[in-house]
Amino acid sequence: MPESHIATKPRWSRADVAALLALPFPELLFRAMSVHREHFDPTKVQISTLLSIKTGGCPEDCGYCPQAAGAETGLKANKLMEVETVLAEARAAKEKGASRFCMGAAWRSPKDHDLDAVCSMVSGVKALGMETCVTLGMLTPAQSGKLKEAGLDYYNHNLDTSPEYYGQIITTRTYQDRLDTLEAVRDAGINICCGGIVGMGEDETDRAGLLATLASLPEPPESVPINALVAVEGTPLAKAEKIDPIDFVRVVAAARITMPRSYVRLSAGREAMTDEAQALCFLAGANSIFHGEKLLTTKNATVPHDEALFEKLGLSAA
Ligand code: SAM
Ligand code: DTB
Ligand code: SF4
Repeated sequence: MPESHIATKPRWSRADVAALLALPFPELLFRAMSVHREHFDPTKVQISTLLSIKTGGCPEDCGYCPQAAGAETGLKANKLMEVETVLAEARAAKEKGASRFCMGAAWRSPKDHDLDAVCSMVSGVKALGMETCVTLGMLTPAQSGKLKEAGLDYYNHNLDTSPEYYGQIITTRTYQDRLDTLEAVRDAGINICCGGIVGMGEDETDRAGLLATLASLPEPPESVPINALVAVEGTPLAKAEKIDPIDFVRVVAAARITMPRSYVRLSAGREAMTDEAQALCFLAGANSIFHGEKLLTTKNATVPHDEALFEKLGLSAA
């Protein structure tokens, strides 16, 4: 059971989460499934679509990311897309069943004139009747306030890994920088989408450390993306050892148990996963996915494949 540091709110220590991750698989799955159906309909999956509105040439050095300027991926850096082009993509995503449209930019943090354009995108997507999400790097409280005014529902900003392993992956911004952005976003009244990546050479303690940190934020994130590293040639992590699919399911289950009311998103990495592994993730409490042929710069599971999988499993869009 979680320790209770504050009378009203259970907090999870790393040891608590490590103990969950080490449970016999049937015990872990049973606990995750039980918690899942207490708070959600286990047959419903929230569908988000991603669009890279500003691709490549990023000054940060995130070791996993094909968009870092230092990565030798041959990816062409683009300018911020036009508002109308983005809105056309959002309309198409809505027609294909997405309820949330997530826009990502390869920035360390947005410049004020770029933020104005993003605010127009947010209000335009909102006017289509979709939920809005953006991920733009670090934000100040004032920038968070502007996005909130434009109608932003969610801000995605990941902690990526444990505080201890973080320095092996990124050196150009600190863990505390990320926590500060999350605080600014939370204070502005925007929902938080925050998770991490597994399969970056981290160990079980790091996975526990990431989940314990997420679950012990002042409020847990409303949405928790669990990404399996997409190992891209030309990035420092291109040769990272793949995570065992059962260990990946364990991380999803532990996220579900430690953050019972959050949407747990089976995010990057689905393209390389078998149907069986994805099915176990949905059983373990994953209830959100990215839908569409592309994530930001890499391939996603295809739309027909997802439709067939949902049909086989009796799942439907929330
Ligand atoms: N530049 C902004 C930032 O980093 O905050 C927003 C975009 S960034 C691409 C969003 C998230 O995508 C990262 O925090 C990371 O968790 C995830 N990501 C990036 N490259 C990935 C990869 N190769 N595999 C899995 N997840 C990845
Ligand atoms: C998140 O946690 N995963 C998404 C989204 N938030 C922005 C991004 C995944 C990116 C995978 C690599 C790429 O396509 O460039
Ligand atoms: Fe830049 Fe975001 Fe990629 Fe890091 S993850 S290099 S900040 S685009």
